[in-house]
Amino acid sequence: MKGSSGELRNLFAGALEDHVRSVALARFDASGSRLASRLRGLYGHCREFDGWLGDLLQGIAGCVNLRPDELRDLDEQRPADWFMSSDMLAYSAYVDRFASGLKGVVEKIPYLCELGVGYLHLLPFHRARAGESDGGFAVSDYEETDPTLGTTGDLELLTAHLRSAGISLCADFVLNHTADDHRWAVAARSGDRLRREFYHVLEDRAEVERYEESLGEVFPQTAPGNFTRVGELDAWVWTTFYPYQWDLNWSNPDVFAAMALTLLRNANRGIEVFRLDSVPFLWKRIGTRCVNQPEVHEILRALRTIVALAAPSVLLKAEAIVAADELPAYFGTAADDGRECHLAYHNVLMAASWAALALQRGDIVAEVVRKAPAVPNPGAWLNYVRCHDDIGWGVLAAGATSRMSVDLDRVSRFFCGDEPGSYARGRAFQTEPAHRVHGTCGMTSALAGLESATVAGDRQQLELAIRRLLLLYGVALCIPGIPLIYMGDEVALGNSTLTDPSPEQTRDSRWLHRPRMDWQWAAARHDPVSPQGRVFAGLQRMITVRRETPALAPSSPIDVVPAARPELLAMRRGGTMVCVFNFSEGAIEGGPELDVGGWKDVLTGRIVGKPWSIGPLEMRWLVPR
Ligand code: OTU
Repeated sequence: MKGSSGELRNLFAGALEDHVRSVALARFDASGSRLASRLRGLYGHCREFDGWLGDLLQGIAGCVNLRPDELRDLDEQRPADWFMSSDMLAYSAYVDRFASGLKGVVEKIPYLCELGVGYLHLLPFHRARAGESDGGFAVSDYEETDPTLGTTGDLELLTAHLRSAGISLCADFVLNHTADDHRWAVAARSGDRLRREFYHVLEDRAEVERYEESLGEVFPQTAPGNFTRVGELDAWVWTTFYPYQWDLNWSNPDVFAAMALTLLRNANRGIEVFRLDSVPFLWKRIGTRCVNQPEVHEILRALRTIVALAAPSVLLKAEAIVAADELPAYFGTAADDGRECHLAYHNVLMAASWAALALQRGDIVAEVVRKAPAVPNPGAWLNYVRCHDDIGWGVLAAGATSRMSVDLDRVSRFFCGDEPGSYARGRAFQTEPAHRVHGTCGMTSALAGLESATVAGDRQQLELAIRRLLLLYGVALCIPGIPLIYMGDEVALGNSTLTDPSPEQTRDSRWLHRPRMDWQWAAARHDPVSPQGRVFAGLQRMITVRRETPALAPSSPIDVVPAARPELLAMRRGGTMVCVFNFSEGAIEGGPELDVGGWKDVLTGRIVGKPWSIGPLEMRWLVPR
């Protein structure tokens, strides 16, 4: 029967080369029929579905055939939970800001090794749109590197070097939209019907308005609305982000197939982790916000199965900046082959940590940790303090901290330096003054007060700023998952000081925290009295302790220990170890509910007193003696 599982298996087998057949068929037997039924659920109603599915399976087989030996070895050797080790540490950087192109990154590998990095996220390096490109998030060719950064050969060389240094490369897979100069968009504009169907092209203005009624806005100031009028199409194109980022139409099976095979071809170039950019937006449904739709999860489950079939050592990471109750779904479930992403950004924790810092209230983080459900194993949060985007406050508005009130307006003003007593030097992101808080931009060090303390020559404030930075990274390193360092934070690099910003950089305040790495500044990282030296040593110490402490392993359990004082955050890891963080600028006497007097602080090696106390913005990682 056409489309029967036997026939699909034969098709797949027939397209495989001898050297891969038995291994690939065993994988197919484990999950092929579920893949087929998922895809049937998504696209079964489409014209010539069976033929489409057969072609897709043959395309997947083609990628299996071409997978380089070295990567096939990884596929076979890596245990399913390979990324869940205590020495897994992530680092994120723009290629051109961290080094001079992809080749330049090779030269920086020793620096990454010094930190203990095992996972390097390089922000988009595929061919970007000519002109403005949203920092590379408007991709015009997924199969080619951007010529300003290097060649595909340079990329393959880089992945090989990284692999031999024990570092996995993570790349963005910008799957929600292409640039408006991608060949599909160009073809659509010149009248190609099939390519037009790759996008959401709406001819009827009333329909556009009906969608807009329930949609949000990601860039309300620089890109208001969700549709862009395109003259050549005589229609509106769905553009969730900038007008030059055209949302792909994932209800079209040809989009699914093209993107899935693109992912596999990139995996064959040595990319080991894919950051699935803006993944919540993939499916549109009238009358909704068009995020987190059930079909998005179905697509993720299908992609996960395809990866398991053709490149099982590869990881998927959800970039889903959504509210706390929508976020865990991106891991999927362990039941019925329902897995989705291996990793997801713990964005709620990130935003909560900053709010806690501004308000000097550790209980805000405690509440988020208490509510976060366990992640299916293997699976891990990516715990971060900053990234190349803004700190979005919206995720906290939606019930993450429902048991307490968090004044997000005040928090966001605080980080712009607009509240009395604020030490922060950030900028608002897309905030409409009278309406609502959106996000905050700025490097960690500037938000933590290093810039203002340095300008004022205030040594006491400088000390507190360093503590704040380390405190937030301490939280990220203590929470189960993989900690992520954003480029420059390890040496307290400040905000960008561009003397000649482009119009894009002026308009979009995220460029404030996308500075060039200052290698001269970083060179002082071994000077123990410099701020960069203090921060680097503090981070290194925590990274080492984390690596050597089984209780801090990614899969070791966590629970919140109630603290009498709202300033404190206390978490138990692995049943015994207790990590205490003081978010206030005053010293605190420990109460009897936290019975850690006489325990050993593994960060300093010292025994804490009985009764114990904790200094301003200090942390203690305690084990019983
Ligand atoms: C991502 O972020 C990228 O990280 C951004 O740098 C891009 O501009 C954007 O996609 C478009 O490619 O809105 O403020 O969860 O919050 O995907 C950042 C959805 C963003 C969004 C997130 C997006």
